[in-house]
Amino acid sequence: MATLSNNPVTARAHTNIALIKYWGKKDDTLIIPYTSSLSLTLDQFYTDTTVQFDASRSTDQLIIDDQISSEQPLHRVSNFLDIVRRKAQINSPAIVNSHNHVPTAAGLASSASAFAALAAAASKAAGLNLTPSELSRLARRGSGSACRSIFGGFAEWQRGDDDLTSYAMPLKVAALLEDIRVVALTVERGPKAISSRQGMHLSVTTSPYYPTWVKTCQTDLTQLKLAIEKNNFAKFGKISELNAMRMHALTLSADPDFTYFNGQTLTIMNLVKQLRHNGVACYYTIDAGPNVKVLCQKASVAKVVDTFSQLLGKQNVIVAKPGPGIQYL
Ligand code: 2P0
Repeated sequence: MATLSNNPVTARAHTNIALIKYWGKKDDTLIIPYTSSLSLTLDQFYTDTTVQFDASRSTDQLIIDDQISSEQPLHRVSNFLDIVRRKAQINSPAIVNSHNHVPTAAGLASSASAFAALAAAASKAAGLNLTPSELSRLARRGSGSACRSIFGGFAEWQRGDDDLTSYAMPLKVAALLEDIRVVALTVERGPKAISSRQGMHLSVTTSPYYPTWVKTCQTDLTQLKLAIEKNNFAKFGKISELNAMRMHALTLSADPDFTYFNGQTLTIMNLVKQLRHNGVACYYTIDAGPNVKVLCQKASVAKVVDTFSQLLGKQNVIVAKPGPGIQYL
């Protein structure tokens, strides 16, 4: 049995951007994906979460950015805390206080940093002393992409077959990592119409291309790791861009079809291609929303920032570097 700490524990987790995307669950309850994925943790966007178990309370409480949360997020967090309580063999309710450090304009709030920080703070506050792999497995139960935010730099989520074998691990530090920059472009800030969870479920169950995605992802992952190892940025960017487009092809081929792109997303994609044509090595990747992240190297940042600041305004262009793994504050 774990020793419950009465003291609050605070953890910080940074968000991550997937270069080989996770898009579809084999097991919806345990969050076991159909494919492995690979991400880069970013230094600019993070969540700080404090957890304190308190036996004198009757229920859990969730505060996000100084506001008492609504029923739905609290329910999801309570379900997650139940997993921690079962592991630690405790039954105290908890107060969870979370702050998202995402520049107001970024529209980048992320369940990845949220559940990675919650997993780290809650497990420690409950007296569990988890290894990084165990912590990654726990974070995965809150949100799939959170299992990668336990680690800094590049992280690979190996899909595994079950709860024990599905977790992320850091990639060996590579020369390519030092030089990489992610220029985050915001075109929309509101909540998305179709959540990632709904979108991936619809893709798995209705897109005729889903089995091809599973096969292609494996090849894309192998090729991307090779490009990282060989410090080949052009190949790295090309594979990342292709894999993102292959994921988005699953939304267009679902029934009913849907897309996360808007008009500005397409404009940005064309501009990135134009920049590339003019000799600037940059590539795009896009998640479950219209915002675009441009991958480039240190030397090209000024050109990329200048181009997109003219289009979107400076406040909608944020340069991120590789970020660290989980930290206790
Ligand atoms: C990723 N995304 O690999 C992919 C690419 C969005 C597009 O993981 O249902 O919030 O909580 O496991 O992790 C977003 O999905 O989904 C996501 P759940 P999650 O980053």
